[in-house]
Amino acid sequence: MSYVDDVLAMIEKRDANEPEFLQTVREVLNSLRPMIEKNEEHYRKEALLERLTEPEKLHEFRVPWVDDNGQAHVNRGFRVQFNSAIGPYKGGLRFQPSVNLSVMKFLAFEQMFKNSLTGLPIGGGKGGSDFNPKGRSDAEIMRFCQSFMTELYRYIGPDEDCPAGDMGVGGKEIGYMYGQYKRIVGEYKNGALSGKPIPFGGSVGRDTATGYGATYFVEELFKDLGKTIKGTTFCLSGFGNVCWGATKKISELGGKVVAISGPDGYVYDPDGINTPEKIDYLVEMRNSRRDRVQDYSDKFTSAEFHAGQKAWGRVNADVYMPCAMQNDIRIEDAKRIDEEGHSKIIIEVANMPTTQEAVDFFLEKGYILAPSKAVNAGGVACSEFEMSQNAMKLSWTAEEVDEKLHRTMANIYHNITDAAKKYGMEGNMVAGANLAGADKIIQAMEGQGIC
Ligand code: 2IT
Repeated sequence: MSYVDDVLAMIEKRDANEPEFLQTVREVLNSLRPMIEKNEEHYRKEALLERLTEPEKLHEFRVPWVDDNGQAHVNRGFRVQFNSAIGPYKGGLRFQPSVNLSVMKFLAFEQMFKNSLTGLPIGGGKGGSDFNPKGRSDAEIMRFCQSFMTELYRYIGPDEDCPAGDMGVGGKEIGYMYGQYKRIVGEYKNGALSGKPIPFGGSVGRDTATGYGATYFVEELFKDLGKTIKGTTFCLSGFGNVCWGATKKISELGGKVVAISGPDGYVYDPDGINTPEKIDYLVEMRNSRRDRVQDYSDKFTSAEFHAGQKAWGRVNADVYMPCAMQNDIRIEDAKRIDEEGHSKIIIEVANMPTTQEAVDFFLEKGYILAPSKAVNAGGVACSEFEMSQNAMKLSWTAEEVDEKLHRTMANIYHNITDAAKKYGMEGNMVAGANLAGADKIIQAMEGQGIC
């Protein structure tokens, strides 16, 4: 058996109860074959893939907190510090009931390749909790964040590990966590967290960076396809921060977002989500913590709500952009998209939003599929810009940040398409992203000896 097969067999046995982690490891290792096979014995001797797939450190802790009625609760907190070969651990915190060790390890593993793709000096990490913010008051959120940080503080720092937001964690939560961190460590080290509000060290443009970055990636891809965002229709999923940023930039560039979704179903707005009132309402929906997309169609009569359904293959659009969470597009959704014949372009924005079966289906059918670890890297890139500004104790203008973000996304697009070409996988951006991301990490790991 090949080295990749041996390592996959070992991990499938050892981490058999971690389905999301296994899914991403299988995808990545399979696409690294052309690189590994060139020098297989060397990598085997160095246990390179065993080291690449094992987190450097893994922290799990109890998070006790008290709700507004005086009832105590206990949640599980995590921080996975996957790889620090190219920089301090970096990655978001997710507060969502589906969080568990497997989900944390999958997100941290993806993050390490994504961070490498940005070209910036950041390693990979991820954290969070199975805490559900839905329906919680501000006071409850604050107490939870303070309790979470009371454990997390020992593992983070500007040169050690810098968490940011993810699902369920925005500027408000990061602010509460930073306040608690500062009290415990007794120093103003605001580079220990990114995604902060602007008055205490946040970067302008961090809130829109993931969605804008994804749109800039599409712009770059469209140059090669001879298309423009202007006049193109987009079907998105989710209604959170990433979906909001993408919708804002797409509509600014003359494109039209016609669908978004939530846990309750999807909303179709044939007029487009393209006025400031509609776009701002997404923020209001998120801040309400109702976790309900039907609120949009209740407010805007141009929209129809479809309860309990996904928009995939049901909404006519030129581009499909999943912006919600993992495994959103499954094989049955992929087949429906194909049968309806709407769109041949899938732009992943959420982390791992397409199942492996659906990815294989799209690639076989000749779809253009852009992988999330490239497309959504603008968020973490801007987080690194925030770390840089904090370290220098100064702040950049919106124009400087946007220019850097633009350049980063264009570079990522060209690096992944070049890597695919270099290893004989031309046109396969999924493989290209894994190969380009891994290349730098592997070089860094090799340069630092067996560690
Ligand atoms: O998935 C992601 O890239 C994030 N949640 C953002 C990570 C970061 O450190 O900004």
